[in-house]
Order: sequence, then C-alpha cells, then structure tokens
Amino acid sequence: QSSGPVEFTRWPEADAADYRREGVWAGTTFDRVLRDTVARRPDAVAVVDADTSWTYADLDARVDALAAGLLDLGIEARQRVMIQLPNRAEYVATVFALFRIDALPVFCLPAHRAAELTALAAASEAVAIVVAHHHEGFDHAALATEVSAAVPTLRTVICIPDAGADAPAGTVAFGDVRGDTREFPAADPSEVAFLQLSGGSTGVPKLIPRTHDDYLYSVVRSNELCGVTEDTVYMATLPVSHNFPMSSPGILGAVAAGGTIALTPSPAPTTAFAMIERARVTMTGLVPPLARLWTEAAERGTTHDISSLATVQVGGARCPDELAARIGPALGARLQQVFGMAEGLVCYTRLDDPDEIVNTTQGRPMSPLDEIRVVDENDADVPAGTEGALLTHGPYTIRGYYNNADANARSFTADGWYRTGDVVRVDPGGNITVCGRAVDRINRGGEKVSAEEVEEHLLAHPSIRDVVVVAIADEYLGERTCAFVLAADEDNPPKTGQIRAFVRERGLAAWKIPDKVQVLDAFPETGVGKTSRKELRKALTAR
Ligand code: J2J
Repeated sequence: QSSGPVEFTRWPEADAADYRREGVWAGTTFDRVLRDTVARRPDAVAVVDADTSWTYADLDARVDALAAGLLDLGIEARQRVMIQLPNRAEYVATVFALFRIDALPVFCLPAHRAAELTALAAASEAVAIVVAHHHEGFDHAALATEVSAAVPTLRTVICIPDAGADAPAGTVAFGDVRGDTREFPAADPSEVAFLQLSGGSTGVPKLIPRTHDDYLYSVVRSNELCGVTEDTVYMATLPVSHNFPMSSPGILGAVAAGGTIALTPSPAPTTAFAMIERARVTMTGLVPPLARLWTEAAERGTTHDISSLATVQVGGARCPDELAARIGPALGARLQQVFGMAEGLVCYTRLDDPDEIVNTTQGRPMSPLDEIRVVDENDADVPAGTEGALLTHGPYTIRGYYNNADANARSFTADGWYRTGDVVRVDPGGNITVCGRAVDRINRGGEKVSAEEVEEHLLAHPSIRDVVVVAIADEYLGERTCAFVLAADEDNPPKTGQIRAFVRERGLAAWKIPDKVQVLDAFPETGVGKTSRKELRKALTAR
C-alpha cells in the first residue's frame, strides 16, 4: 500500500492520555512549528549553507512552492518519499515541504548505495526519491534511477542538478518542482510524521515510525535542556538525516526555537571551522572520531575564529574519557555527552554538571517520564550500580518498528519496553555509562554495522563457505569490523581486496565494507554447538 493510513504500534491509551493531559504531547505538527517561527521571526536567518542564506520568510516561500510542486507531481498525503541529500539548504526545504503536504520523509544517508536504498524503498513503499546529481564524485541520480527501476512503487526521481548543468534524463529537476500556494492537507499530530532508520543488527533495515507528538516533545525538551534559543546557530556537521543532528536538539530544535541552521558540506576541520566562523555557529554535534580530529586540529592551532562555539556535543558512540577532557578546552566550548537512539531515548549530560560527570558519563534521560531498567539475560533487574542490558519506555520511545513483526518480537518486551541492545551501568546520581553493546551490532565511530547484514552479503561470494563478522578494537574509531572467513576451496582462499570489492559491488555503504578479512581453517569450538552465532562471535572477538 503506497497510500492510505500508515499503521504503527501506538502507545497504550492510558499513557497517551497522560502525555496529552500533561502537555508533553502538545498536539502540534512540524508544519505548524515552522509556520509559528515564520510568523514570529520572518527576517531572522533560518538556513545557511556553503552558498546560500535564507531568512524564515525565504524558507517558507520555498517550502510553499515545493509543497505545491510535489502535489502536482501526484505525491499524496501519507505517501513516503526518500530523501538522500547532502548537507545543503535544499535538504531543509524538502523535509518541510513533505511535512507541509503530510507526506512522510524517509531519512536516507548520502553513503547509502543500491542494496540499502532498494531495501528501504521496498520496505517503505516510497513513491519518490530526492537526490543531488553528484556528491563526492558519486552519481546519485544514476543510483536513484536504478533503484526506481527495481521497486515498482518508486516512480519519481527528483534531482538537484550539478551547478550549471541540467538534471539528467528520466529525472525531474528539483527547480521545476514548484507550484502555486494552495490549501494543503493538514497533518494529524498523533500520526506518523516520517520514517527514521535504525542502526540495526539485522539483515534488513528497520524503519522507525515517529509521530509529530512524540518527536516534537523530544525536540522541545532537548531545546530546554541544551539552552537552545533564537540566538542559537546549530550546525549540522554529521549527515543531517541522522537522528542526532536532526533532533538532539539538531536542526529541528533550531527551527522550533527560531534559531539558525548552518549546514557544512564536509565535517573536516578546515571546512567546518570556516563555516563556524562565517555563520557564527554556537552549537554542533559530533561523533567521537570527529571530535578527536577537531580537537587535534584546534590544539595545533587554527586560523579560523571558532570563538562563537558555546556547546559541542559528542555522541553516537562511546567517547573515551581521555578525549572528553580535551574537547572543551581545545574548542573553547562546553562539552555535552549525548547517548541517544533513533528509536527514542536520548540522554544528555547537563550543561551545569560537574566536569567529572560530563567527562566520564553519557548523561541521564532527558525526560522525567523516561523510564529505564537495567536487566540480566532473564530480564530481571540487576543490583543498582552493576552492569546490565538497558530497557526503556517513555513518551518518545517507539513501541514497535514499521511493519516488522519479527524485529518487534526481538526488540520489545511483551509489555512494550524497547531493548536498546546496550550494556550500561547507572551511578547513584542516575548518570549512565555505556559499557558495551549488543553482540551483533558493531559501532564504527558512530556508524552502526549489522554483522548479520554484512555476513549475508559475504555468503554470496563463491569463495566463501562461511563467515562471521565481529568488532575489533580500534584506537581511532573505537571499533572496526573484521570478517573471519572459511574458504570454499582451502587451496584457493579469497583475498581481502577481492572481498572488499565484492561487498562494494553488492551495493553496500562504504562504512559496512569489512576493514579486515581473516581466513581461518576452522571456527573455534564454542562448546554450545555449531549453531550459536552469538558464542562464535564472542570466541572470535576474544581472538
Ligand atoms: C555510547 N554509545 C552510544 C554514546 C549512541 C543522539 C545521539 C546519538 C544517536 C545515535 C541519536 C552513544 N555512547 N554517547 O539517535 O538522537 C550507540 C548506542 C545506541 C546506538 C543508537 C541521538 N550514543 N550510542 O547514535 O540510532 O549503542 O542513534 O543504542 O544511530 O548508538 O544509534 P543511532
């Protein structure tokens, strides 16, 4: 069904009624949030990128025209539209235009390739995809056209052409998607607003249905906690489709507060520092490897004036304590650790927490209504202060993935708690330290790799009889991936380069290509039988 209602697992009615009564779910929509800010601050700068600066009035006019153009293309309310754009102003216009017509953005990443996009298009039954023709030398229009040929619902490719060029044949030029303003369909705040992606642990991508009510609460609460105001200039440094720069407090926080969104085309210190200087950026979010690059660059000395930076957030993967202590002094900003997930729960260290807490913990849940449990393998609570698996539920944590009963059975308890897959410890002050991870999800500097997904692709290689993908420790990324391989023909084992090229040709994002490949004669004995991948991964990780 590419149109019609978007089903999802709702919160129990009693909880939903509480959230509404307490105003936690405010009953507004993304489009109304934008319209309110436009009405309040039409001349304030809304969006700055490498070559554009738009006021809120400019942004609103573009959103209006684009929204009308999308309707004219036949895109209807409740249909899904994939967005695979780099960090540029059109990203913001596109997302808000989709909100304006009550269509659902599907937040793809520029690094996604054919395997991911095809699976996402099929799972979401998307009717259109928005891309920029070339980005970092890659032809996204060709990729989108290929995906569109493979997925019947996906009939329209909208393309931002390269500078000075036309959009390629078979695509609709982004600039032509414009129409006269009209009555737009109103969205229902309690319905799904978009589909976010899970950094999951399974072979197929999991789509995360987020409602206006729940997500806007997380954005507004993040704003309060992070001190976001109309003076905030939030820079999206990570790919903006990620949940972190989207919402914690991210670009949506900036719009809700009437502040400014800055978008840097590259996270590298030289480019990003220049953007900080130009847009007087006050806040941004980084993953630990990037925080290290920036810290080292600033420690060596930069010619750019980055003194406007007030808050630097680090999240997505565990930030080493040693690095955490250096970030604030080097960048001249307050560090905030963020431990969040696209499924919901976001924890922050508070801006006025003592350094000891900020530098060594990943903070505490942002809402007093977030509930967490730390449990053992039988879902029994562990003693206070000891390590265990983190479960959570609350006003902005989903109760189920989109159209995925298998994943739901695995990732949620019978009474609706989300199994985060993280191993944590909670100190007496309620601050969480992330100690480990779900065995099958590798965290490569904030980019999540599903061992199962990569294994499935590798098993298609004719020279591979069996394979187990595990995390290996890495000083820079925290973790890297290693594929332990059994050769189909022991006299002719596959070469690392061949395997990496094979995975790339299968259409997987670059961050999922195994960093290391090791051919083994046999997998280690685990003592629990050959079928336990979990034990096998443990034994191979230990090597
Ligand atoms: C250790 N592990 C962390 C941290 C996330 C804000 C910030 C990050 C994300 C994100 C997000 C971590 N230390 N500080 O959505 O809104 C790991 C955990 C978690 C998984 C979620 C946000 N911060 N992690 O990273 O959906 O394992 O969201 O369960 O991509 O990242 O990944 P993702």
